[in-house]
Amino acid sequence: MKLVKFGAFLLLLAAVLAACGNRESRPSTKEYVLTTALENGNPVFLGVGDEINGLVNPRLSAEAGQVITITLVNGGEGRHQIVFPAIKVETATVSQKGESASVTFTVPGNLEELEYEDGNSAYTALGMKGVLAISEAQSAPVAQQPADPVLYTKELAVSSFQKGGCLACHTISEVPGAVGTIGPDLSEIGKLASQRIETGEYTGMAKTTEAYLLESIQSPDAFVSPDCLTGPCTKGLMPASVSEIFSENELKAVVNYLAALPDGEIKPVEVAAGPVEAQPEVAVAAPVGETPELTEEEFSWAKQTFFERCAGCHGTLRKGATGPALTPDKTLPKGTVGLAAIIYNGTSRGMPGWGTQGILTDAQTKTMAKYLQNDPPAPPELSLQEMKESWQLITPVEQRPTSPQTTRDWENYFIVTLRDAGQVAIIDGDTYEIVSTVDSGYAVHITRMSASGRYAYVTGRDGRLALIDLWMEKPEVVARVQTCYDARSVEVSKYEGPEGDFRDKYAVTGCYWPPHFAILDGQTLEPMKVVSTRSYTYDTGEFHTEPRVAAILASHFKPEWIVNVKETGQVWIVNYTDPMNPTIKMIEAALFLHDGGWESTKRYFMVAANQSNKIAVIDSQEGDLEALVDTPAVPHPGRGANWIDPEFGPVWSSPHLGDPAVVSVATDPLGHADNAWKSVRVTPLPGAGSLFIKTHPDSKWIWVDMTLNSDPVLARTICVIAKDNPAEVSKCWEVSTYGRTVHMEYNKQGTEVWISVWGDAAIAGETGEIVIYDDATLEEKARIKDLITPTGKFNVFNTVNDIY
Ligand code: DHE
Repeated sequence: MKLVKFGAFLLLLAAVLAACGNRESRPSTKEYVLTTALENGNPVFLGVGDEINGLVNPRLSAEAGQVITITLVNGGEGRHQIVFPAIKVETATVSQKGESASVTFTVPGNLEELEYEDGNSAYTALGMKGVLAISEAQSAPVAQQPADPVLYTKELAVSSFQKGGCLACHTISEVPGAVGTIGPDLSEIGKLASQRIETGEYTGMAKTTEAYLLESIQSPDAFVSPDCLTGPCTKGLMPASVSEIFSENELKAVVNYLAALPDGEIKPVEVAAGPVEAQPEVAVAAPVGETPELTEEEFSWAKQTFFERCAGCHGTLRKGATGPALTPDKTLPKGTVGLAAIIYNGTSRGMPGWGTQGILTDAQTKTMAKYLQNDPPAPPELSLQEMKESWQLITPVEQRPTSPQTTRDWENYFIVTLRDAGQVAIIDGDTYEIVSTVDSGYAVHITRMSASGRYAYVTGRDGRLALIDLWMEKPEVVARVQTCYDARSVEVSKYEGPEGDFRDKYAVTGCYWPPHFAILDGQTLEPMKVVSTRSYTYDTGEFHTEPRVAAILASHFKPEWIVNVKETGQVWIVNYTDPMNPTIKMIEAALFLHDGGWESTKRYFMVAANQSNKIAVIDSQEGDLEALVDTPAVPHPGRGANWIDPEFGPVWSSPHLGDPAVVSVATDPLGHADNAWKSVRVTPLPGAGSLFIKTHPDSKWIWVDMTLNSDPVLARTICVIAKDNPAEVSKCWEVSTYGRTVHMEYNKQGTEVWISVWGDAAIAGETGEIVIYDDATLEEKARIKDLITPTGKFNVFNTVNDIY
């Protein structure tokens, strides 16, 4: 038996080598550039360069198996896209003059021509369409190899699954490594397919189980399975390009193997002797397991894009946190196609579909998939000296006002993140006027206020921190500093008591990279001290090179900060009475600590350990771990919501990224000891993907968003839960007709709720806005329009006093 298997392995090797040989002799790539124009008043595609120069809706040509790149350059202001509907290949949409988008794909071998058209059917109807003529491959003669008449079908099928990256998305119980949860479980697919054909549930063209399976690989959208592991599958989830990776024999083996599942007899693949078929090259694919190469340009694009879009969840060194680890040992077995499918479509645990949302093009998705299979480059460190060199004291303390220079109620200002503009807007909570807009850092993340409320500290993802003086008539940045290259948190010293008055004295920034926190002078931002968080994981004691600093909260009762160290699962209690020599108590909690807030007495700190699906409760008075509470998938509270449950007394609630539920944890060990630190209530939501929750002690409502839900309607829907009837949501509604709804904040009086809408600055009327509701009636009061990706909104009074 061993001998036969070894023989099969040799034959497989021969097949792979043959494929490699073929690759060298395949046709070169081909490129076309098209632009958009008007011809006799009608929109058309116009050829640019080479044989199509100046031709209207040019007839393109390519050989079967050739890799072709089509670039579309927008000639006007409309929204255009080139789409090849038959093979579901398309460029990204271009909407501004001069903007371009490309798509690269392998020309299929089974068609004579392919139609292309505009992604907007109205433009297609007006004539924006053409044809790609496909001729037979003229490639150099294929090396003649002996065919394989005896390959085990199952082994060929399993190796094909690996080659196609299928295991990244599907579970097949008898195939090692097939544990993907994005597509349907295929462990019994043969039986299921024949049942579906018999019962009429199946609505595709096939008449047999094998034909059903072949169709589902070649035209995945012909019949969309109702059973993805996280709910009904959706069109476009499985890339049709997978079928192009397989040779004819591999395709047959996959179909025959799946048709026999779970326990039928596998029909052998009948292979005729003769030349091994030429394998069409797929633009993306090095064989699974082999590190794909990138050009210098691709590598630097992917490195920057990973930092901007992905590092927050997966870690700069890709060791995983909110998202899974993406080191080559994890990514290589999935292969380029498997990874690209995941990146393109997103996951049920909350990763957005970067392709389906139009953020990455098909080609960019594949470049990222290739990048992820290479070793992550290590970013530079940042010393205290370098921080000091970056420090700018724009307005020294003695030149600042000694009392508020405005008649406005500055404690009711909202500091609003305009994320993609790299700015914050300071908006008067009484008049809704924008008092000032200041440049902060790239992709501003959060703002916190000094204990007096006078200063706002704004941190961008790039680790740049800005200090804004809210007492100025028009608030301005009075100091800046860079304490890291990647940051998410900032906090201030709030304590006043027997141990001293530390209000407005210090600030602390928490960094993702380098992994450290830095203590700064609270009035000037002068860097004072940097403390590395590199340490050992709390559970296995492994040294971690990138334990990032997540949420930081200031105690109101002690001169202490609660610093959450994500990857080691430790909560550090940092005493700042002597900031140059801080004492740190390390509390073991859970992985991976992310965001959280105080419960209503501000003694216990509640933090989401979002990879463990737990809330860790830290007793800041005793300085220890009080409890670990189980929750559904990926709790994401922001700072959470404190309210009184009619049955369980004081609770703190969190929504979830991966589960449609608000979970409430009882927080009153004195008055309700039996329930304390238990998850006492689950309020179902219409969808998952929630980022934030908010309430106010004077409100009868708890507000919750579902920003990252893949359904665009739910993503812009907000729900409220009535505190006196918390078993179910009372009301949900769409906040806007476009975009996503994110983050809620109350005004100082607790009478209004402000909600952000993310839009698209390129679409008139859909840039983004803040919608203001009357909290008592839930009626809309106002809209502050034309804001670029308004995100977090931090009311001065509520932030100082930790009201949520
Ligand atoms: Fe945040 C808070 C980290 C994605 C908007 N975010 C936080 C905190 C952390 C964090 C650690 C708590 C800070 C504190 O209290 O000291 N956020 C991260 C990430 O690592 C993550 C998942 C991925 C990333 O790459 O950054 C991430 N966050 C987002 C977003 O996509 C959001 C919605 C918009 C954006 O900035 O791109 C976003 N995060 C926010 C906001 C808060 C926040 C508005 C503050 C909430 C509050 O009410 O306090």
